[in-house]
Amino acid sequence: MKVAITGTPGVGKTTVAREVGALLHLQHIEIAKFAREWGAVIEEEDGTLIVDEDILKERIDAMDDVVIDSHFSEIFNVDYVFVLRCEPKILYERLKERGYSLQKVKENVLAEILDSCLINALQHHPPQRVFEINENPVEEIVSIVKNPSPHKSLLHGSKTAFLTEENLTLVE
Ligand code: DAT
Repeated sequence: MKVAITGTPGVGKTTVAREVGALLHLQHIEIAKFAREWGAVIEEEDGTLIVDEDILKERIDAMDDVVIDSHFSEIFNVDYVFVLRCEPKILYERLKERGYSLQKVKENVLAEILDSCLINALQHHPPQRVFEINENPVEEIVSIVKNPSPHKSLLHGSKTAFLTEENLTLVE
């Protein structure tokens, strides 16, 4: 089985993917580390990696039983995509604490407000395989994998509404 855990930087992908991997016996692939190990980094700027997607895709296609932890999910053939969501206010604080520049904090918070990762996932994967995860991410993901129900998937739309005036003040 192949699972992708995606979302804006700071939403909790690595924290959650580690636990999900341990519980479901899936190898955790942190995509930035994996890209470095396989010489798939083309360029690095301000902590952001430009990666060779063909190398990553080829390597990961040849593997099984993995949980892929990546802010982009579109190139991977997976059984499920879980898009982690985070309140923009909380994300703003997390990214500031991480030492991101104000510009980079705002860019990422805006991406979360505008559902960028979710839209990206839906453009490349069937909606019944894409799940939006807001709370209790580890429990929710494990439960969906054990009992996949299209009712919880993006086939029935997103339940997140981060595009509010209040949230937009964060990125002014
Ligand atoms: P990502 O891999 O998406 O960049 P991360 O796993 O590194 O995110 O988490 C970013 C920070 O947020 C890190 O300090 C741990 C914290 N964090 C992650 N998930 C959390 C949660 N559900 N509740 C509180 N803090 C969380």
